[in-house]
Amino acid sequence: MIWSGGTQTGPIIHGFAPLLSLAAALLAVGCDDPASPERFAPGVPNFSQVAAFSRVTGLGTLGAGSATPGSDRQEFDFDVVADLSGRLFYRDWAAVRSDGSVGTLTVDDTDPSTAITAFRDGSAACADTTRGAEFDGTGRLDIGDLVGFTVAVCDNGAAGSGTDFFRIDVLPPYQYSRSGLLSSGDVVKSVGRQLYVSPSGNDANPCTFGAPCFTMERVSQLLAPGDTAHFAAGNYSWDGQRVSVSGTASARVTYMSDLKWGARLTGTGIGGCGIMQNTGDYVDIVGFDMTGPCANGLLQDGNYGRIIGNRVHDLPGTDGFAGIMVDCCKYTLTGNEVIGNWVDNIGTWGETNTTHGIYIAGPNGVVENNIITRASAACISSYHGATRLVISNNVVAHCGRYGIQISADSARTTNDFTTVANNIVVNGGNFGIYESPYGLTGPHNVYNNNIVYNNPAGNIVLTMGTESGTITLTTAQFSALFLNYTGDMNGDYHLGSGAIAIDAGTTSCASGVSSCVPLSAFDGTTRPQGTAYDIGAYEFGPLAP
Ligand SMILES: [Ca+2]
Ligand SMILES: [Ca+2]
Repeated sequence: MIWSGGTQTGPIIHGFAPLLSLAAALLAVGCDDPASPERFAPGVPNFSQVAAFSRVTGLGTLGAGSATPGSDRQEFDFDVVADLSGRLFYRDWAAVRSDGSVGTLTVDDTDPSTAITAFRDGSAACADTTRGAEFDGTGRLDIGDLVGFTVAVCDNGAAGSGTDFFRIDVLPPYQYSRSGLLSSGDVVKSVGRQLYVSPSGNDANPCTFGAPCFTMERVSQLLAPGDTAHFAAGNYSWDGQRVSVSGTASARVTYMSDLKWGARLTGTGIGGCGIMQNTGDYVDIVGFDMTGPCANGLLQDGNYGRIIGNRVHDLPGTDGFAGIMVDCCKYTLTGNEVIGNWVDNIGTWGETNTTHGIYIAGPNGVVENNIITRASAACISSYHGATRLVISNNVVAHCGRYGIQISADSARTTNDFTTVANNIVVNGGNFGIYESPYGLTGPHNVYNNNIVYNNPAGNIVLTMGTESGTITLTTAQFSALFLNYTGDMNGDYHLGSGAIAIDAGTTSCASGVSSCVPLSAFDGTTRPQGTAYDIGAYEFGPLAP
């Protein structure tokens, strides 16, 4: 048995778990068919049958032995969610190494080669399969090797009852399996609640499927970590909605339009501009259509939020700041991701540098797979506390002053170690990609494999950062780039069959950044197709819609 000897000479399972960004994982499970929304019966709330959120946690032991090398005792501690976030620690005191230590297996965020790679709600290992769950992963042994494994658990009873079950199998070429009823501890399976909102709902209702409520603010009062609020298709003409409930890292809170862009939020401008503002942490906002009289659309003012697959458009105001504004105005809100959104027609084109398409003002933000057209100043702007950003695979067209602006407020931070890669930046009113002077930006920003065209003040203007693989299009190459370029949201920014963007992308990142390219595209297509990643928001290939 490999675990007891430490002399394994078989292959280490390299490449089993490519670095999987959180965003890519979410896209893979969250957007079933974003490109072609289905029809729904008029007058009937159109809720999809979304699989319930599931989570399993466990802390306990198998075996009757003591915590001493050679004893029959196995310990586990895990917390795994259906979105593939989670961790595992496992130790077998019976697996004694030559130096007297014992075997362990660990999956943890601090070791990016390890990951949970699959989750199954239910397990045939359980008499009642619905009480069980299984998950697969790649973990690291105490001796350093990466191994594939599968865990099956059953939550049959209360803590200490001895009725819960745990099994772990380490995959070939390793040979290891342990299973049994718990000798101590507990396995807990939990399911997040599904709550419902409808244009025909009423806030006096309990926000259930049969009795939906009407506003985002009302449903938010009932949400707890792990819960999802489903919004039926239709028009919601509210005053600005302010929501503040938080999820946790392993049990997020989700607001979603069940039909992509079907729930149309029309801000009235009453009660302050901004169609909605979220101040909770670990919140996902998915699939809404937003428009209104102000320049502000979605205000993301929590930490670790994910703004996914929304369409924010036709915001004619001159009040600033952005269609999607991340962090106004603490400038310390971290880890927000803006993925796969379409932002069009924000503010008065070409006006002063205050109204943008997507605006990141805090650190560690991710802006990937978005299409941004016709914003007043910058299509994508970064300033104030922005640093260590990933801005990859966006299509940016026809914005007044900047395609992508990399900057910061030097009184707060220096924007450094930012990656700007695989973007298409065309037909701007002024600069294409623009990096602010030293002090506002640092020397470690990288600008890799971006496509630029027809930005009259300069296609790519850098101060401190490093440029690599920039493609400046000819007129003929631009004509062949997209299926239908219009410079607004009437266009189709899939790549044409002869586009120079095909297989021309990179996976290279700024120093210290291990993953900076989305593993799926705007429409959910897995990246890469063909021989390499494409540039832009779509991936060309036979599997693409
Ligand atoms: Ca239990
Ligand atoms: Ca490709």
